[in-house]
Amino acid sequence: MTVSYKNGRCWPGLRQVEMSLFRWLVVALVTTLFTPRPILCAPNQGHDSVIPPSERDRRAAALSPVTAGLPGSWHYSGCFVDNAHGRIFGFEAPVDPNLTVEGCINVCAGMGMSVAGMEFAQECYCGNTLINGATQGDEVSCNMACGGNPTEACGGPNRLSVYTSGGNVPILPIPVVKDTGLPGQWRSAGCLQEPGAQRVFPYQIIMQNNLTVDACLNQCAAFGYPAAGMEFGDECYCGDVADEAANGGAPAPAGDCSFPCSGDPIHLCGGAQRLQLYHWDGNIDVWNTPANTGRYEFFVPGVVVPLIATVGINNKVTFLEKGGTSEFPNSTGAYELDLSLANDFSRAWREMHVKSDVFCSGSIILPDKGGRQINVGGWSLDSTFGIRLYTPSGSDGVQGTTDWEEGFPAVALQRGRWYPTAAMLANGSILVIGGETGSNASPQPNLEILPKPSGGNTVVELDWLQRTDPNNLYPFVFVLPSGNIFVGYYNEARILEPGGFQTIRQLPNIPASVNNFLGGRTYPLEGAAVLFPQHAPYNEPVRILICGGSNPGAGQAIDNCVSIVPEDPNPTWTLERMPSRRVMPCMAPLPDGTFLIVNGAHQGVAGFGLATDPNLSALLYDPAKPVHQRISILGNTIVPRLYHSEAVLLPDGRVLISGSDPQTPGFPEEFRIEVYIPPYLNQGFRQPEFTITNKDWAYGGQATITVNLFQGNTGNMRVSLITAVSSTHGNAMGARTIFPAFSCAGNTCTITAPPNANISPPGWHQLFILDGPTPSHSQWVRIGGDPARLGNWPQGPGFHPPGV
Ligand SMILES: *[C@@H]1O[C@H](CO)[C@@H](O)[C@H](O)[C@H]1NC(C)=O
Ligand SMILES: *[C@@H]1O[C@H](CO)[C@@H](O)[C@H](O)[C@H]1NC(C)=O
Ligand SMILES: CC(=O)N[C@H]1CO[C@H](CO)[C@@H](O)[C@@H]1O
Repeated sequence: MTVSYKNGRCWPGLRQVEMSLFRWLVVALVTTLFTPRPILCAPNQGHDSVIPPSERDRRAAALSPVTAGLPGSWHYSGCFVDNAHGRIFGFEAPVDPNLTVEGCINVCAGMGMSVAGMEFAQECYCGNTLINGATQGDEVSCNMACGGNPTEACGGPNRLSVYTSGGNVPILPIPVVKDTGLPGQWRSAGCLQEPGAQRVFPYQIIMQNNLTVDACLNQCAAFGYPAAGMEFGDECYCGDVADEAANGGAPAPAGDCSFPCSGDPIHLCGGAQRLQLYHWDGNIDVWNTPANTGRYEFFVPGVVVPLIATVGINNKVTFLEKGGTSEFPNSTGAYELDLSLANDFSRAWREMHVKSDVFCSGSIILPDKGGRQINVGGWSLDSTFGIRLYTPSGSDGVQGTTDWEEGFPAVALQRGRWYPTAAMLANGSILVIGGETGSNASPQPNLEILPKPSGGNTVVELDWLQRTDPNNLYPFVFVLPSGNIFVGYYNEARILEPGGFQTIRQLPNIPASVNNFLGGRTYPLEGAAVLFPQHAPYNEPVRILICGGSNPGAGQAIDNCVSIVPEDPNPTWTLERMPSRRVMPCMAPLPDGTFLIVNGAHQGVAGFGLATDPNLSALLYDPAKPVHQRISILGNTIVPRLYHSEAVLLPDGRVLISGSDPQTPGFPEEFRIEVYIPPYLNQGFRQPEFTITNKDWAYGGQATITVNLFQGNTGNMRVSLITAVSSTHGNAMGARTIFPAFSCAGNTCTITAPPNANISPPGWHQLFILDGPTPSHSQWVRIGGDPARLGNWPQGPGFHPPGV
């Protein structure tokens, strides 16, 4: 038999034919795998016959539709014309050389479909409707015998013998462009030709059976993309309007976009290398580009490639550095920077000492009298059980004398942990959660409470950490105003009760990327998380913000921030797009309630050698602005900061930015330390000042300050509390921002402390006042005392607990 290929309206040009061959291979592959798939104007398998009419009639006369012995209510419906305006079925079953009418009906019935069609002797199609304006043909044109039964008719060239289990077969019209009733502010923008192998838009979503125009537009808009295109009937693309010109897109004749949508065959979803194009009218996300961006500045040469940075209550910054895997055998693993001596390198740094390896541990500042820093976990073996404590000492220009204290094995975690999170509980005890038993080893899917009661065991097993290993390391932990505990890990989040840490609510999964819901937010898919500021009288439920992260596989970083109010009756994630992709960001809470987002890469995941494309731009996230307008693009640095980098708020309102330990060719192990001067310190205003005597506050208690403002007056003054932070791996462990109530008479202001430990777990805070936009230097205050009496722990050789 002679067969010629039909070049239907779906295949307008050479490229499309090339593409169609590729597509055909895909179809063939899928077909071999026996998976039914939509055919969507896939190349016609070659039906234009040159059989003479007389021969056709002779053959047709010998053939007949099957009228008896069909399952259930199945019956013959007619001989239909295929390909007059495109394929008339949405699905093709695998080609079957032994096809029979009964066999094809069984395939379709098995898929729950009510219409079956046989074409060209061996092809079986299924659906619930015919599409593309199908019309009935001459009965005698269904003139080919079934491959598996020479007496049955199985269609012909471009002819289908159609059977149905229902009544009349529904026939959908020839698809048209959907240009009315579109969701949101979407508008149809024509048919766009793609340049070739390269894609116009960066994000592809395959929707084999369920692509509709609305589904694609809604998905793109939900992730902040104002341009969308549908191609091949079953592919949805999202991006920016600027991508079209940047990546070689060109307008194409409307007729080139002729494929029905796989999930809505009366509308068009592009063609072969043709995008059915839509634009969002206006902006989905607005990124502010303020004139005053603030700036990066070089601060001081470092002596260490830090893993954790913590600002102590002595206003010095401690850095911990990994040991065993370090390239620098000269390191003791612990140093302290005197900020006041940044211009005197020889005196700025104090060498300290840890006995075990802090790679990769967690830190917080304790609410004890000394503002001790605790560091837990590490690598490997004994170090994973490490508990290290440091009581800050010294002051500006005066070196401290204290050092890190350790007492293994007498003082040790109950479980060895690499990549745990530490957090302060409302009752004053220390929570240590998660990690693995060693470097890339088995999970440690549990939590424990410090101090461990003698003879006691405080370990609580957590199946959800087991299930999501290894994408849940350094989980995000926050005490909520109810006293319950939020945990964010991988692409999940839940609320635990504080007594036994049982789950009381599982939150919706965290959206990741527009085309990948398996992306995540915690190491190694590392993003960063903070709590929104809490304002007196603290009636508002608190919101949690997570920015950046990455996707498994190719490691395309996530370009959005998500936030949720976990204690809302029906919590949902709000998604705001960032101007660029970012994995391994750091977020530093600032005294004006904003968050500085710095460091990280466009691509990759956290770990050694796993990211190469640094993102050098600082962003500012302002929760006080309307949603989708909260991000401002700030200044750029010249220092790539990839894995193991940090950002911490300094007492003078600047942000110290350190680290980068990528172990990646082309990127240095980074010793240089920078500061970011936020916009509020970059407009020439003198910083306000205040004095305070009572720095030890009870919950709900009052403290008096005397203020000295240089711009405004106490009427537009603000007061904020930034909880002590340890920065590592996208975690700002301990971070909280509180705007307490205050009132002023003249220059004397009375601040009311937060009411309870759920609003603000016991701890040390930097107290700031703001004169209009401009923050003062901070003073450290302690709120809530030391209810778990951590200041007397641990007793024993080598420890000098500072007292409660
Ligand atoms: C260790 O050596 C590196 C590289 O030689 C140097 O940059 C760094 O300052 C040294 N660190 C200390 C603590 O001496
Ligand atoms: C705090 O709560 C945890 C969990 O219930 C408990 O193990 C710990 O002993 C409590 N701490 C205090 C000081 O009561
Ligand atoms: C300074 C710098 O390189 N910033 C880049 C951060 O990433 C976005 C795009 O992802 C670029 O547009 C910026 O130039």
